[in-house]
Amino acid sequence: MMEKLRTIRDAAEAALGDATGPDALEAWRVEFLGTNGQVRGLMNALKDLPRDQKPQMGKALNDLKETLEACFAQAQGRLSATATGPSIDVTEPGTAVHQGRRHILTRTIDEVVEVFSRMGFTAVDGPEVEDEWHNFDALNIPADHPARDASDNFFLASDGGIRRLLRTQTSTVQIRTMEAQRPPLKVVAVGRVYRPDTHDATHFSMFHQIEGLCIDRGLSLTDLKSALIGFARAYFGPDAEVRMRPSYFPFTEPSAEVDMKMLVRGHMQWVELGGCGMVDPNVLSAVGIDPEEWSGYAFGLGIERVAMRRYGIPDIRWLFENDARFLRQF
Ligand code: FA5
Repeated sequence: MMEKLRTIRDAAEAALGDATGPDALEAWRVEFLGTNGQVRGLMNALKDLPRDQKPQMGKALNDLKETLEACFAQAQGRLSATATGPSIDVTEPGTAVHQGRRHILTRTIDEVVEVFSRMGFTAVDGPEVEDEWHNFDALNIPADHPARDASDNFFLASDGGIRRLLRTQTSTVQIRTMEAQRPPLKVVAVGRVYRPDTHDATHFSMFHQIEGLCIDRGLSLTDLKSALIGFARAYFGPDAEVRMRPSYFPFTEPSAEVDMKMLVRGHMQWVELGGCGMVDPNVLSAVGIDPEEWSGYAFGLGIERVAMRRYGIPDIRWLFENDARFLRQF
């Protein structure tokens, strides 16, 4: 039987050399490795062998089968490499690959900061968990002011006697910057702020603001307005306009609401984006800056409102639903 096995191996190797096309190769496989092929024939004959020869023959047969299978795979590889004509239809439409992209709010933040940095503002940062000094006291918000109500803030557990809260505005970064750096200063800070507002088309309980602060000698409302106009024209287009409506913020005097006129669905429209004003002397004094020598202006704009106007998004909630069908449009 060992002799027969060698004969089959020699015959198979010789025949494989002659199998130059796919049909011949398949015929070779059927002849030697098929269910009625020569190797299987020998395997069937195993049972008739004397018991003591079975293990040795069984192993030899398995080796033969593996050798022939490897030869077959090799020959198949050789044939497909030399096959003529394309093996795939390159004219078939491909499968679209969806590329990820940055969230529309992240892009808006980057664009807005880029515009301000071209105007000479440096980006700074501050914490989202704040103490009452930075969120209220230093911003000239009196102890009995309704803005401090528990119902208007997300207060956290006290920490060593200091009450902490999620900041309600990026104006906190004005204070942190003035505590850390001496004037002149020209900075912007973007970040998340938190208010227990009811969710609707224009309000969310977590949103983003961009804060601007400039401290120098002899600044006036004209400087504030030209900074806002500079931003509006660079970001919304050369026809954009800025309007300031008298308002009240404890940390600025005088104070104003900022509206910008821009193209909204084909029409120029006034849109309210935030607040602004000249930094109140009390705020400068609170951080040890002499209000007799230095003056400043500040503004705070809602980033979601900016993005909604720029991209025609009618509902703020869509920005936070993470629906890929919505996000993929931008
Ligand atoms: C302020 O937060 C002031 N800190 C702005 C400021 C800065 C004034 C510096 C003076 C000097 P106000 O509460 O109006 O102001 O909020 C500013 C903007 O944040 C709003 O105009 C609006 O665009 C946005 N905003 C306010 N509440 C929400 C909300 N719940 N959801 C989304 N955006 C909001």
